[in-house]
Amino acid sequence: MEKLLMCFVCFLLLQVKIMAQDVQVQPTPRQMTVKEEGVITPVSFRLEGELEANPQAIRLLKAFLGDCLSSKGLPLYVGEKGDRAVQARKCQIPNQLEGYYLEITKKGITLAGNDERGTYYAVRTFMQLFRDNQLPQVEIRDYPDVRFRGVVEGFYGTPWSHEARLRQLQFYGENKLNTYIYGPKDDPYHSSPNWRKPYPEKDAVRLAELVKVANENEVDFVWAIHPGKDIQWNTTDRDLLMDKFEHMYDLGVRSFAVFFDDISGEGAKAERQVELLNYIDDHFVQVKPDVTPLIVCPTEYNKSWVNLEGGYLTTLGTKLNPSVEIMWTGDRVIATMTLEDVEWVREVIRRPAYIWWNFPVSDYVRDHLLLGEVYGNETTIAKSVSGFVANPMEWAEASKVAIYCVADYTWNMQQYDSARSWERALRAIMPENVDAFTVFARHNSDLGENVHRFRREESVLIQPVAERFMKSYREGRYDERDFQVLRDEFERVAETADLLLIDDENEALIKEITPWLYQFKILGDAGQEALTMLKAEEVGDNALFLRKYNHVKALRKRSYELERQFNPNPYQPGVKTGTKVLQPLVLDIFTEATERFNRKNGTDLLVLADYSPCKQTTNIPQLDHLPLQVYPNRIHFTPLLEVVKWPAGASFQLEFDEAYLIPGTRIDLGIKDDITWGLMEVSADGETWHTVPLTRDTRDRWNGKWETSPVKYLRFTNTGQTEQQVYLREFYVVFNK
Ligand code: LOG
Repeated sequence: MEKLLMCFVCFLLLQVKIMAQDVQVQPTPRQMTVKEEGVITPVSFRLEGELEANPQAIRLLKAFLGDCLSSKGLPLYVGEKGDRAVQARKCQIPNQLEGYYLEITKKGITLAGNDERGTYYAVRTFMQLFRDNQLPQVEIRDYPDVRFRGVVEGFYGTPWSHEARLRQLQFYGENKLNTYIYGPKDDPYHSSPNWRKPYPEKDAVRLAELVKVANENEVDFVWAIHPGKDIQWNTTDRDLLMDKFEHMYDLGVRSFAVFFDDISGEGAKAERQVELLNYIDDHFVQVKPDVTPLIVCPTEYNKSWVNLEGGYLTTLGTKLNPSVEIMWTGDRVIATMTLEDVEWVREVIRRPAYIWWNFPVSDYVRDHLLLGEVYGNETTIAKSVSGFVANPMEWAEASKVAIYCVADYTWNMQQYDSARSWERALRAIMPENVDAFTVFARHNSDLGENVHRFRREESVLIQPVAERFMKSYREGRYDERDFQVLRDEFERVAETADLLLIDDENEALIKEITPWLYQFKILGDAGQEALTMLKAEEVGDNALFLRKYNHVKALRKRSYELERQFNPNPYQPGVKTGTKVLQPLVLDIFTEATERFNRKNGTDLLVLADYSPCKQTTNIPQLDHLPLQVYPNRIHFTPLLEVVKWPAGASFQLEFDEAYLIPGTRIDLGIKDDITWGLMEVSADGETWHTVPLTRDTRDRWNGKWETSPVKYLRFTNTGQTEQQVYLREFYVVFNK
């Protein structure tokens, strides 16, 4: 008996396997079986159940089938559980929210939802299966793992355009994502001080259109407010907030969120927040019949910031109405989810967390594109979370790679395969030029050094070859095959850039990534030329070597110019590509080949080491790993988006390579009061320190200079007795001989 059962299971698995190769459904369905081999090729369909079924599903289906609808075709039964049209298959429909049953046989087709959204998803699956007038004979029982799945437009930087948002909502519908949270930090009507005001007419019209398109795509449009920076805990502000929600309700919004992230001071008080949130819940959310549960992003939204003794999160957990959802970014601001962490927070907040996943957001590494695989989230958390939304990049189209994979992961965690999902994503986004897009994405996935210390794999296929090659080249011998592999890769990089630059199948995407494609082209060229240098040096062709040497230098200069020309922003301006493996490889080959040439020929050609005139050290945890922006004679700290908790006695310090005068320095901590606790000092030897007098300008920034004598060190210390909570909006130092 057992054997028989095994055989049966194997048979089932085999069926799924065969199907998985031929039939692709996104997100990966939970259960799919082939009813019969071979496809059917119906010429027309007869719709049954049109009047009772979810109108959005019917509208979509009719638009899709168009001329193929007739009164005589293959019967297509569509509807929700309880509807007459799908009565015969009632027992097959999974008893799960948003679940559906789909069956395709020679006799007819059934698209049956457990609820309205389920029917809509059945239609979406059907549309994916119907290719080239053919349909596989399959049966699918399917439903999602996570209740709320989607995107939170919650980044700092230029908010998405209206057109980009419309394309996104369509994309969510296609990928069975049901949530879009609108909360771009730089929308003035979302955050302080204008959260109090209604949207101007033009914006209001657009938001209403977004809500409409969201509804058509079965997406909940959640409008979020971010009032905590300047909210007064009085009835005036409370009523202004309620008025704003009413205004949004009038525009069609039926789902709401309140964000208290990245604030300090009064606005961050748990008791007050809870009071307001429960008031909104009692007097707005609960009294309107059609508003979905309120969502809140707390101030302590990740474990590394939680101070349990302080009681903030516990207060929310115990006092916030149980129906209010609480967001959570994980162990850190940027983290992948573990079961342990989501279970931990679930206990504290006394409800499953609603995950705000900070990926592929790049607002703290704006010079990078994050196009890599979506991996690292444990696949066992489904039951422990209530929602999972991804915070994307300012680049809406480019973000679709990750969003596609998040759709797959949140739908069906157990079967989630990050590599397969990523490949499918690239194909869905750029079907014709998928090979080129894959090469580009493979080399644009890491973030580089950053405050959150979140890193991603990059160039994984070529990385071992690059490492082996450099090691053996330095030892004076290398495998010619490795050389060829690297050469081919650089050639492909350059080719890819050209192919994508002229691509016209996804113009919006190409427009976003064009600066990176320019940079990618230079990288490919530089890599090939560096390898030619290496060969020229080996065979003693000095003329060729010098030609290529000059070319690589010229390419590096072009790359530097590109950085200044594109993607200007006060945080991480510029355009970086292939930073984890390919860029360092080019530099290594160039350096090694040049040093060899110098030794052999007695020359002293310069090598292009990545050199910085300045080093940063600090004992403020949040500023550790903060990259510096280095310009000739000027150093900028990368501004921070979050609140910096600056311990008493802690400082950060810059150490220069030589002694300089400091004709100007400025620090903006985002506070209006006098900074009585902060002390800026300089030193020539790191032992004797002099105070730099600071004066406040009209924009509350603190300016100073030190031209009395050259110094090698500069530091800024919290000399007070208590921790300070500040922003790091700006800090630069000009240095000169
Ligand atoms: C912000 C978010 C930002 C993200 C990444 C949350 C809850 N808030 O540090 O707006 O896009 O980190 O920089 C955040 O994550 N603050």
